[in-house]
Amino acid sequence: LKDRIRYAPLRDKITDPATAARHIVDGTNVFISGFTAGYPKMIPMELARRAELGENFKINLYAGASTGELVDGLLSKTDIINWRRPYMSDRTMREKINQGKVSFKDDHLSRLSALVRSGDWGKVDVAVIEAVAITEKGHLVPTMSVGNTPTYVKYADKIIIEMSESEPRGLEGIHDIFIPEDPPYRMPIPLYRTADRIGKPFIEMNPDKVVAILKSGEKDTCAVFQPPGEIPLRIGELILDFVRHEMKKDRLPKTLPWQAGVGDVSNALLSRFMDDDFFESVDLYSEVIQDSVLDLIDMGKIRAASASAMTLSEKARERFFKEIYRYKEKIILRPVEISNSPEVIRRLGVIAINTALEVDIYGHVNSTHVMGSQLMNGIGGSGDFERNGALSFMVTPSMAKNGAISAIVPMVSHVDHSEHSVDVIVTEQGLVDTRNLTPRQVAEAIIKKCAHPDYRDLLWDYYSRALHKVGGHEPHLLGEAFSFHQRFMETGDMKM
Ligand code: 0RQ
Repeated sequence: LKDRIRYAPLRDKITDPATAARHIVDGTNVFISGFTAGYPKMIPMELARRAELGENFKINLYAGASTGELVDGLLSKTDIINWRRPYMSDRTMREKINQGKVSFKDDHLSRLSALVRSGDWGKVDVAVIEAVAITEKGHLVPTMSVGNTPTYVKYADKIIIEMSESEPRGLEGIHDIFIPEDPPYRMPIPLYRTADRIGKPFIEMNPDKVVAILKSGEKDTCAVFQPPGEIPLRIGELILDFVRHEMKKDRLPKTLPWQAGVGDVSNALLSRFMDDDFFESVDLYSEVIQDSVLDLIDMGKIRAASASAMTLSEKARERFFKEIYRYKEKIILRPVEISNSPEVIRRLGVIAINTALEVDIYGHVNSTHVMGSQLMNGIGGSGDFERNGALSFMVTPSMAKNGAISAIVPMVSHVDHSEHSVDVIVTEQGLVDTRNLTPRQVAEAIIKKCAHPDYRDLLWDYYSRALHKVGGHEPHLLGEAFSFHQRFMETGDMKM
């Protein structure tokens, strides 16, 4: 480990997981690295082992965003999580949150580091961080994500480091670490172009706070890459056609950077870029980099790709590590308060694309709560980008659950993004640019162009009765606004 722990005094801190995890007891606030990737594994496994042996304790767990099976999966199965913030996407954790067994608050990801610095989240008792190296001066080089780690490291009473041996030291230099100032003395974040580097390639750390270092050979749970299906490809095509048209008409500069949330649509959209000659040189100012970005870099189509994390499939990971020196010229990993900063997103004029569970006829969006009550994953970074992008798209297949659910409904059962934050609604059926339409025009266009034909008549019937019986700026029949949801909950199908 000598070449990884280059600050010699810290080599004495190498220990075993059981000894290291003794710093975590009942009620400890544990702040971990991780933003879809780059989360610690050894300490969570040890905590789960202790719980399985019958120790009765609970921790409050804070990360950058979602983690993998070894954190959210394992720790929720062993029932040792009291609080979890800010975002998760694990099935068991989701169940426990919905049962009220785990406390969860759905936050905009860009805001968390500042809240921790203000003391709003309580004391940072222990930070557990996955790293690839400790520099000669005792600073930390994280692995495949940055998330909130710089702030967690700065404010922690104690730091435990998991020194990863499954990620190459070649990652050094890919990160750009900058902690912005806080109110009332907040100055502008000096980032003016996607490719700008404004900080240091490591996280500043006080080595005296390090209480333990573990050797880790564990890997992130890799994303499973599936070739994009027909619906995501169609949605990607509609978006690119629309943006190309706006650019040709000079209504949108050709150099604006793109953000696409995680998932099928984002991979599909990026793969559409590959065979599109119009988009020859693209900037990505996003939060997560997925497989398709490597293909685009190989094709010479990426000018710069900025994010807070890389979530790759096993195959893409190998390819990335093999030629990391080349990919590093294009990829920058930043703290999430920079990758998702409303100020920077506004300044750069990001084209934002995020996924909805359901959208209503007036363009309000639910991304997080199934049938209004059951949490799915969380808002993640979608609010940061949708509200502040130069042009923001909300996408969804027009139906879910084999057609039993319409993703276009009279009124969304939970609101994450209001009509004021979203510009364009897209399903595989079509696209509606709401920017210059009145709410009534939006409703008519969404029903006509975005709703699935199986639901168009039902939606039209609702809207026209609301229009004639109630009228107003956004006509609604309040007694019936959730009739689609109610019907689904009673009969298993939103259709009559
Ligand atoms: O259910 O898992 O049981 O099959 O929701 O839906 O179509 O597979 O789509 O994986 O892209 O997820 C909005 C959840 C979409 C996600 C959401 C059911 C559907 C399926 C998943 P099954 P799909 P996706 C980046 C930015 C918010 C956060 C965000 C998300 C399951 O994109 O969490 O954007 N977004 N973060 O059957 C009931 C509906 C439904 C529905 C779909 N209307 N009602 N169930 N489903 N629509 C992340 C970070 O910030 C790091």
